[in-house]
Amino acid sequence: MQTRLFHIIFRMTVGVILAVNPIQTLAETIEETVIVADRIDTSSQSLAVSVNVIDRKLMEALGSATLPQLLKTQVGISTTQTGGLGAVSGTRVRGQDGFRTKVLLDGVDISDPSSPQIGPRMEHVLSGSLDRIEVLRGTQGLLWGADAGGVISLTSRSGGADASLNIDVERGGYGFESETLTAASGETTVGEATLLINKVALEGFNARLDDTVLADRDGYDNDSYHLSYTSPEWQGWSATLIAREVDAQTDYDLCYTSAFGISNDCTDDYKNDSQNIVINHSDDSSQTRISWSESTSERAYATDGAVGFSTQGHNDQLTAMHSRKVGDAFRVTVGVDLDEQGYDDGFDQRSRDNNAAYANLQRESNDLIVSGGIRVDDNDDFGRHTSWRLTALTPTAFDGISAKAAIGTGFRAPSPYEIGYNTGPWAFSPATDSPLKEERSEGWEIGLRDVTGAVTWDLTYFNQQITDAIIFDLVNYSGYVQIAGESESTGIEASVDWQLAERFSVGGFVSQLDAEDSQGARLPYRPELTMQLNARYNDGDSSWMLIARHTADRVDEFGSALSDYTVMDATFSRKVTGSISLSVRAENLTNQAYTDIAGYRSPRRALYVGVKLAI
Ligand SMILES: [Ca+2]
Ligand SMILES: [Ca+2]
Repeated sequence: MQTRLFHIIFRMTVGVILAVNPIQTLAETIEETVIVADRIDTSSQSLAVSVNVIDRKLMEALGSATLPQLLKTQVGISTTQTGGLGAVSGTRVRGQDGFRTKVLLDGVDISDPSSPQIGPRMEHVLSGSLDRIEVLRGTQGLLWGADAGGVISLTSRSGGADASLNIDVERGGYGFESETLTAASGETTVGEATLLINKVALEGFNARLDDTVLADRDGYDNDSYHLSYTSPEWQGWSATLIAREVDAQTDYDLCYTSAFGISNDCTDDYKNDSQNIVINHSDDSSQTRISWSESTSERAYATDGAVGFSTQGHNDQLTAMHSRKVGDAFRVTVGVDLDEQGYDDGFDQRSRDNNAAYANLQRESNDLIVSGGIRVDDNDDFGRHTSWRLTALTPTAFDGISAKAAIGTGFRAPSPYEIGYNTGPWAFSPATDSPLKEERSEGWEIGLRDVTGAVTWDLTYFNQQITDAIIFDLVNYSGYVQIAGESESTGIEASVDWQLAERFSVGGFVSQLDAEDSQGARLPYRPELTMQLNARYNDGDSSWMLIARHTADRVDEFGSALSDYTVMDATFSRKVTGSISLSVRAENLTNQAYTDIAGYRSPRRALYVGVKLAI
């Protein structure tokens, strides 16, 4: 059924392509800038690295409630979820585990140091609170001190020049409810303030196939708040203050009672508070940014209603960055990052510092843009680590087509939790034989792309390795150990977007990935083939989007093949008055049954209706 629908959609899309004269429209090109590549606003036309961008318009067209659902529509990124919305998600950029990806919200590292491997809780980031998502894929996150999983940079929603009030309400399948309120003062003589309240709740479905006795629905609740204030600009200077809170509860299956029995009545409570102050200065030739932030995360796990385990983690950061044009051709960017991370699990408290300095030099001429960067990190736990990156972009003999190349290194510091476990009472040899060092990664990519016309496309080949990966010792259960050797991923990413008419575009991607551990065994849950086809229309009053995504050639953690699947999503929205619009959307339109993680159910078809009020 789903294959037939996929073909119908494909034929419809091709039909429209043939019916529309591509010469009649060339979408007005507004120069887009991204920050995730170089830590300063960089024109997307001059990028030599691979970046995904999801702006507010695309988020609204997609309609999904949380970050992992948005990310899985992007080339080079795959996600898995142990059940429904809010369940623990694995988001993999180029096949790397999520704990190797740095996630920043308004420049603040939102990773949770109380997690075993500092995995950022991406499932708790609500799309209603975001303006923009940028993902830098691969081992190119030099300036951020990132590892092979790249960098996800998120920007919170904030108001525009005029005062505004937005209320979005949506109801849908599996008892889904969502309300988002955004109130913005607009730019006034005393500055601009935005308040955002975002609530999502879900009754859910029974997550595990073997939960046949209790058979409870595993639901989700997330209340997120955000308050920001930006001062008026004075001689190029401005300051932004942001405070936010996320309070989420997820029900799940399979946890342990104090007597080591198995229960399916399990709850995971997560709370994160963060504040940051950013001081910005910019003029024609330079940008300066100084920021201070603190983030506290609390987690509590309950079995049969009784809390069995709770931890608290904190992340404090002070960063300063300055970027300046030197002469006509050069730009130099320098900065320092001072971080303190710690956790407290009731038995053990740990805290450690990581101080880093970096510099990046870029030379731009008509026929070549090259950059070289270096970063030195000094960590309390493992000492010094130096990483570097080189990039190049050059036009080819074919009009509009550029060739790009990048090579770089990255690292992941052993987390305070991993170090604390190994120095604690439960660890023994071989985990205690030698102190944990950083994991190291190295990667390169080459490609061709054209971002200048109505048809934009990108073709990239990449290769990356991780050396001395840290894993839990599953042979002796002695603690965290470092695996000698290199795990390797290689792949090809091809994406295209065709603006067929001013209001209508089609696009898609094909991504091929081979990911192996240091023994040459295939890594689980990394699809070797991912394909997507999408069509999008927007005339200002009504808009729709159709997406079909195909996932193929995967294995589970035991090496067993998982079946291929195609899932389709559709959204439609229409303005009914100047300030009110109505929307309907369907996730898994063809009601495809599929397995994301072995042993867990995946959501079937769910329909949603929504009302948006904008004043
Ligand atoms: Ca259940
Ligand atoms: Ca449960």
